Amino acid sequence: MLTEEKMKGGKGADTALQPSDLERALYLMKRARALDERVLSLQRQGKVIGTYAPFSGQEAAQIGAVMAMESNDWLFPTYRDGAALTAFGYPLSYLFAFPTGVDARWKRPEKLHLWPPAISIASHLPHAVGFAMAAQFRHDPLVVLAFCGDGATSEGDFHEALNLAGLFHAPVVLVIENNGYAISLPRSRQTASATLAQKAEAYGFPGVQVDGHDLLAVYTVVRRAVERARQGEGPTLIKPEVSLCPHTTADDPTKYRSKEELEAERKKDPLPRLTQYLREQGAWDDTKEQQATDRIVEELHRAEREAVKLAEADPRVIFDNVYAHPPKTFLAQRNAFLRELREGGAPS
Ligand SMILES: Cc1ncc(C[n+]2csc(CCOP(=O)(O)OP(=O)(O)O)c2C)c(N)n1
Repeated sequence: MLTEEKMKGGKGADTALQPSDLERALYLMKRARALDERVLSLQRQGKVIGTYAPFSGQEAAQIGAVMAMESNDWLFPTYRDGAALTAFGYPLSYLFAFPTGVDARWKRPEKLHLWPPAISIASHLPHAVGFAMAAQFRHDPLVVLAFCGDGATSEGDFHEALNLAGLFHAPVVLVIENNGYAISLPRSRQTASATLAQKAEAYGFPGVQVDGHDLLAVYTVVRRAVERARQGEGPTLIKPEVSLCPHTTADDPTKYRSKEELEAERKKDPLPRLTQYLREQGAWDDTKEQQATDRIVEELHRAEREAVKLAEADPRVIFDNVYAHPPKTFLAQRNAFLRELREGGAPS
């Protein structure tokens, strides 16, 4: 099995993944997919979950990248990086709880080297680069891995972050998950650049394109970039091409994408691809499939039960950590909410 240490490429770990590592990777991908589908299903049933950003189709890109990290490294994710979070050791229950309005996603287990997931697109990239530069000044050999979407490349924060990263050789790996759309805006209307990877060239460091449906390919290029950063050779931008799931539960991609396009995307699904590869290698069979399914069902049930307890803990937390000095209007909303809670009319 891929241990926590090995999964993050811990010290002395082989850089090449062994069949047992790939088994673990497949398990993590299947578990992430099951979680994503379960949260979506709860949302569709009107049960507790608010707006949710699914990640199905992006598991290989996210998990392959996280597997290339070492235990000392730091992860700067976005709202769409649930698969990366689960592979990074983030509690599944927190992922269930977050879209219910509980601020669980901003909590993190003490030992997890995790920045809160960015909702404002690209806003975490200057932080990621600054964090990496601080580590560099302290001679701490950690590497920062940050995710963002293709739409984030149009933000000023993206360009400021890349400029500084290139200038100071910051130990950063930036992974742009290119699903081709920023909500409904296609990449062709986002930039005149021929590729997103070439944006790195302008800032003086390499940009690499990779098939984001291929876990092995993603792992290989990210691992190389992580090693490069740790050796003081500076940042790398990696652009895995991934397929698109709906932007959020508030979105309907059939309004702006053809059936054929959506069908073609579905065919790129990274899960059957890795499953088939492992079966061909003799490292996966029906028994393992069944065992994995049973274990995932059990893990998700447990996480869901724990999430309910988190949600029950104190709904008032949704008002915490928003303002250092809350304005009057905000306090009025909080008071109205507390009144509703007392009178039993609180939203379920
Ligand atoms: C600074 C900022 N502007 C606008 C938004 C509204 N918004 C939410 S998601 C999104 C599109 C993001 O697209 P992309 O970066 O490609 O990531 P994806 O959602 O496709 O993973 C936009 C514009 C936001 N969250 N933050």
